[in-house]
Amino acid sequence: MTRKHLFDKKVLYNHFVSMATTGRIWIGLHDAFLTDQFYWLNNVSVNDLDSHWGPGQPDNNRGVDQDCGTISPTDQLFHDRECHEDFNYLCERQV
Ligand SMILES: [Ca+2]
Ligand SMILES: [Ca+2]
Repeated sequence: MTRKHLFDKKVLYNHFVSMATTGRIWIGLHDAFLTDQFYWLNNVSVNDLDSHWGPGQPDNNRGVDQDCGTISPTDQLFHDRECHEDFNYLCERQV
């Protein structure tokens, strides 16, 4: 992993935190291929080095299939949640 890659990941994470001040938001993570193996929507794997999972997350809470990732304003960390839940979301675009 390059220094630029690490910098980009930090910038992205800080952006997630800045957008999740008033409520939980979808951030484009899913484990649709294999339970608890999370990917970004561009199918890049989320590994331990660039993830910010909350304690015990992802957890498929109470056996519910939680396949989409959010960031929580409470702990500013990633949590898997049920994909149909109604939260705000971020969109990606070319700059
Ligand atoms: Ca899941
Ligand atoms: Ca969860």
